[in-house]
Amino acid sequence: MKTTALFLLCATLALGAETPPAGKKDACCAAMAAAPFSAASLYQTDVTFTTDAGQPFALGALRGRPVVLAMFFTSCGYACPLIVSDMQAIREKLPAGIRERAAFVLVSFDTARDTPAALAAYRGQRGLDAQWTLLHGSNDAVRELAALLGVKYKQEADGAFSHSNLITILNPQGEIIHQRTGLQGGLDEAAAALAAAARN
Ligand SMILES: [Cu+2]
Repeated sequence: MKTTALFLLCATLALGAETPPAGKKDACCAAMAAAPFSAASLYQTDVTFTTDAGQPFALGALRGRPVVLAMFFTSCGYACPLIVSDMQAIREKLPAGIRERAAFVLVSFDTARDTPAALAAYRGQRGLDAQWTLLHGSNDAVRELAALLGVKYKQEADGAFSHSNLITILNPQGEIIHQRTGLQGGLDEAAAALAAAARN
């Protein structure tokens, strides 16, 4: 499943811009911001979401920071609470200096019920600080992001979603560098992948 999704990602993004030259890391933020996204960057997508504060949000705004990202829905009774807890655990495993730079992003499948206000309530319940971005999107935006990540989801008759359990690590250029699949283990590996990407 993952291989297929990544192939789809490559096929989708192969039409995009050229990979920017590997410049010096500290060359200049302005130059980096102006450079095109690489062919494998998730940030090539122009879909926009809405934050739990009601602000429009393009994924490219995450550029320059290592990212821990998952798709979820707030009324999930089992898997999603564990995914959020595991993202918190990954944060704790990051070395100081990198931990503060990382962004933690949750994007909801539940476009009807997870309004920005519902996401704001969830932020409060889970004690997610400003390092966390909670996003609501249209059906099309959610579908596109899920395809890029290789996340499968389906709404059941009771309104709940069955879904893949995936935590994705993006490097500062928005490229997928690691995915933790399932609900157990792999937290050290995810944290190590993020830390390595942040140092490059
Ligand atoms: Cu869930």
